[in-house]
Amino acid sequence: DSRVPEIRKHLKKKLDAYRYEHTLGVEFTCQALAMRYGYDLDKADLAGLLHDSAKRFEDPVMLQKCLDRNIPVTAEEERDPSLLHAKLGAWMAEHKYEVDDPEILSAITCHTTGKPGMSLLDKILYVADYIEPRRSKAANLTAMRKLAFIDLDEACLEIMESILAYLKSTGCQIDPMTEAACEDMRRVVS
Ligand code: DGI
Ligand code: FE
Ligand code: FE
Ligand code: FE
Repeated sequence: DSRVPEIRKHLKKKLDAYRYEHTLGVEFTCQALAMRYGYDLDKADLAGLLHDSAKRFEDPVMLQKCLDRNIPVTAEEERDPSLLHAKLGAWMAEHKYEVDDPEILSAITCHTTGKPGMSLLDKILYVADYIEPRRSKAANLTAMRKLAFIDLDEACLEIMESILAYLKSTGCQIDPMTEAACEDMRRVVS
């Protein structure tokens, strides 16, 4: 897509150095997974590039921006507004970066919690976000990176289970969407 260099330049100014490097890692990993699973490379590219563009805002600012733009905010998101960077990111992709492809907007919207009935691009972005080369803190990354290129559904499920276990261990509030996404993926894989 011809807009990619321009969007990269803009994001480099707006995001901190770590987040920008992560963004490039997710962008390239989305494309690698798109090659493996036969998905449109340009669409995978844009989804990865724009997925965290709303990470430039602090939580209270993010919450206010969502309210101002009539983006529906759940009770869970009000408690933990950082979850909103996914929905606000999709809004920005549409209104600021002029992306109108519903598959790209869906993938950005659900990249943090997942959702039941995820599409191929939803899964590609969800998995790429976790396995991208710069990511180092997540559990069992080596195995997950390999699995991602063997079976995308199984990789998705493993990542969801691992995030749920982590959230439970820290006593974090769990968004019902995160639970629903994982339950649905258990059905898909079994
Ligand atoms: O934005 P990134 O850091 O690249 O990744 P992300 O958008 O997937 O966000 C990951 C974080 O979101 C991770 O620390 C776990 C957290 N998360 C995922 N589901 C839930 C959640 N946090 C809460 N409180 N509740 C959830 O259901
Ligand atoms: Fe994110
Ligand atoms: Fe994620
Ligand atoms: Fe991310």
